[in-house]
Amino acid sequence: MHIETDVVHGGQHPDKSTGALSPPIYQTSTFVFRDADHGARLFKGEEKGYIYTRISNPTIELLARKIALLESAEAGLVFSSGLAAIFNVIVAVVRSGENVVSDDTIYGGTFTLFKNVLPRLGIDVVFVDASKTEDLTAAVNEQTRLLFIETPANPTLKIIDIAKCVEVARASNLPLCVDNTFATPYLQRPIELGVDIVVHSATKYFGGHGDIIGGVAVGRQDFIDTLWKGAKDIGASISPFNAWLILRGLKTLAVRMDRHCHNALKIAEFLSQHDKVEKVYYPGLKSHPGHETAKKQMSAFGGMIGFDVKGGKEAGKTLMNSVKLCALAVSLGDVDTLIEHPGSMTHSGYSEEELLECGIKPGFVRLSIGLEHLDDIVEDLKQALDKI
Ligand code: LCS
Repeated sequence: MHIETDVVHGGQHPDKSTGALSPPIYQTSTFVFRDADHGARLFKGEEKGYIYTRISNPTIELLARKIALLESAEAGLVFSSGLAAIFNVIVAVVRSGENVVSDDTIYGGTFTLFKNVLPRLGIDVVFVDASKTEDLTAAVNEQTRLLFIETPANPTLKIIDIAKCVEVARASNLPLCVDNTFATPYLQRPIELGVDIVVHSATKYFGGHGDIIGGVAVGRQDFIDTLWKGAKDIGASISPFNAWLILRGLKTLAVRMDRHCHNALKIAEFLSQHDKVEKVYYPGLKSHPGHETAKKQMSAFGGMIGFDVKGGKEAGKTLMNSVKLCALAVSLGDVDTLIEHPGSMTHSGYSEEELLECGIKPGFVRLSIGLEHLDDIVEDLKQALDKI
């Protein structure tokens, strides 16, 4: 089936006992055993069944299967947040004394997890510009156990050639993990390009409505089995209700992404023409250094835009304080257009030098383009830019 059909029907069947078309929310902590031996068999893994929602739950499993299907992966596991998914993936494959090689431009929370938390567990993260294949190769050493990238990257929209990273991963016999949050499987399917593990913040385009936090990891069945063994004891499980809200959000992923992409391209073009704007970062623009690679590995360019305002941080602040329709808020992938300043907000865990090394200038502003009418978003940005 086409992905537009899979987002609606994929993995889902009417409920066997009632015929309900929308899947039931198994809003329960625990599941009753038939008798004591049944409970013991479930715990030993001799029989399949449900025990306790931290371990598994039918609503959450349905979501995992659906996202695995959309990503062309064998299996998936859902978590309480995107960061929980990333943390669980790391500790499933990397031990104390070993390291991860990661691209330097990643979501600020992932960066602080990598820079501050993982070293406390004895896991080092080596940051490189993974869009330079030779740098990625050079960073790998005997202790490396995982390669990690985001593309398009948060917040600069840097594009990394996934196929080239797969080559590096294969040559060094390492798994490659791609954070596909910005693109979603509607626009980009890393597993089809040979990637081993894909992670998402489901909080974003999957949920789509800015009302939940969730995360997911997909990959080969044997990897997901290993991941589950650790995850059930780490305990970062999502609630069945939040899993259900993501299932509901996914049904409209294709139509939402079409509108996000359409609006974002037009707004990127509008901003590129504006005399208060220094530079626009959007992979759909021919001027973007990753445009050709994006065309190769994505079917459209997504709903995220970055731009440098002339006049630096103060001008950026004036802009953000002057918007009326756009919400001054972090997160992304919502129906609402959101505007924020990564340097002082999402990416404030980066030092000033680290921000500049990733190309995040003081006046860099990030937009998550929503589903409002294009002209209304443009008008709002126009009046706010006029205040600078
Ligand atoms: N990966 C990416 C690419 C993200 O953008 C985020 C969150 C995460 C992982 C973590 O997911 P979470 O745990 O929040 O579900 N990005 C955010 C952002 O740019 N603003 O607020 C959150």
